[in-house]
Amino acid sequence: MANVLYDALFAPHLGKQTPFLIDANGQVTTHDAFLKIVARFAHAICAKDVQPGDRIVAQVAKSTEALALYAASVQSGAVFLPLNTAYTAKEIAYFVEDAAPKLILCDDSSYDALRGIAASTGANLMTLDADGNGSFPRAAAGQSDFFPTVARSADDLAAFLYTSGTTGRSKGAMLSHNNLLSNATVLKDYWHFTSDDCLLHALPIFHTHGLFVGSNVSLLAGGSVIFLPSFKTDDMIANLPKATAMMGVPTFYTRLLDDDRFTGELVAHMRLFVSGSAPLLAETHKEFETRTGHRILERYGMTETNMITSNPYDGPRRAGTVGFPLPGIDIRIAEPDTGAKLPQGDIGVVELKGPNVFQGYWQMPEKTKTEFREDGYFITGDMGMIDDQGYLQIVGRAKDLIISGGYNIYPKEVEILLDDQDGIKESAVIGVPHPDFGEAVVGVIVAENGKAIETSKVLETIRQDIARFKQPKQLFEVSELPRNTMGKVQKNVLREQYKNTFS
Ligand code: MCA
Ligand code: AMP
Repeated sequence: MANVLYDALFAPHLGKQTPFLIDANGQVTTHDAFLKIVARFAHAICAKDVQPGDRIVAQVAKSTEALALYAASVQSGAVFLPLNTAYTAKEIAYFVEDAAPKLILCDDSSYDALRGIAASTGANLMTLDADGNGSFPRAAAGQSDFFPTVARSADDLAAFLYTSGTTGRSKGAMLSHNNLLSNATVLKDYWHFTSDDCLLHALPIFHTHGLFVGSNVSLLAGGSVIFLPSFKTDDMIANLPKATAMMGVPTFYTRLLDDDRFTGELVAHMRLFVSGSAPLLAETHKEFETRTGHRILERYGMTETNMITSNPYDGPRRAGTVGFPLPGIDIRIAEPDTGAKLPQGDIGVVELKGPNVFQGYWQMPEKTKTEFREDGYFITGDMGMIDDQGYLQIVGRAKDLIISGGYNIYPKEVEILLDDQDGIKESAVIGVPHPDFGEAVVGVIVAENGKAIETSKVLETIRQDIARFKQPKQLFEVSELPRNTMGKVQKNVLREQYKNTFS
């Protein structure tokens, strides 16, 4: 039996001396050299008794070796579980307890903080540092360049990615080999990726966008990738002349437009700019076209589903829309309470079916059930409308979610933490417009017994508990939260009240 994902993404490049990853210093790793690292890593994984289906947790900086770890996990039949490098040890503890991995990889700087949780769950803890060194690559160094690929079928799990939830508890979205491969295949064709492409890649590789959309599509096409550790405007300006395509969250585009060196001339040779993970403002779309002559191609997706819709490659890319359902994916706009399909033009919840839809939440069958209709459609929680030309517009969210610079923050998680702090009676966490991140997190708190609260102290205390990007960028103290007649906090009132916080 074959290994569905390895055979499609990686095996075809064995022996090829073509450039694959080009790092920030211009250092090139060929496809063949990359696959040799992968094989050695796969041996090192198996040496830790990782069996097919076992989880490998990775909280590591983006690097050639970090991507090779993902590939090695696939080749050895394990389930890859990447985690945001901004997560605190407390957050990691939850994921490790929930996922029960056999192997955890972290940066040397987090080794001591994670040692306890690894020991208590029986996981092996090894290091992989930003420069590609660490105990894991050392263990792989003497291994063979050939690894007998472990068989995995279309429905076997390749990865699971945690997404937070409206209850404040993160859920592991289980993605099969075919979920990932079907989407990469469709995107490669839809966006015309070939081996001539060079993708400018500055996204993190612990989320769908950077790991699956960017990397899998490039691997499938056989092109090269300028693999930058993170987004830095200077590095983007320096590398854009060498690229043919770029993918980013809207913040990438607004930051580029804020720089005078970003000109039409700089990107005249480029063939494609893709945006997603958060709404791209129509004005950004227009400003980009005016500056460069290129129309950004906006698409829409979710961790649970990979990519769902995309603006067309050849037809008109319409600002403020996320385009058409990708081939093989069926979407409908439904009445949120019943799931009944609504007529074209009505606003409702976006639901879909397709080979891209995940296998459920790890060890949460009940939760999984509530996210699907009886006829098998997955409920995204996004509110949308299909216009008379078939383009989908995302008009809002039925879920209480903030998207800041492409990262998702579920207010409930932050509210639970704030409510736990000394002197705080209750809190409401909202997203408000932010010039750089699109939306930013703001907390509104009520003190116990009307006492004054030192907000800076609260912010300092929660620093160790949750990732920096989830922490409120501002905290406001009020005497009471606005509520409707049912007693529910009126977040829309708060969003209106604090909408100019960052303008
Ligand atoms: C960094 N900070 C943030 C964010 N990123 N705060 C809120 N939201 C953020 N996204 C904090 C830092 O901790 C720092 O805090 C301060 O803001 C400024 O940091 P800075 O250095 O300017 O930020 P950066 O390192 O340049 O990062 C900004 C970024 C990055 C480049 C936009 O967040 C990023 O790469 N975002 C991409 C996320 C992504 O890949 N999403 C895809 C998810 P302080 O200075 O106070 O300590 S996949 C998905 O959504 C679906 C499936 C889809 O459709 O794709
Ligand atoms: P995640 O949980 O990180 O997978 O984020 C998925 C969510 O990001 C979706 O449910 C949408 O709310 C949002 N999203 C992704 N792409 C877009 C887009 N192009 N426009 C608006 N929202 C988007």
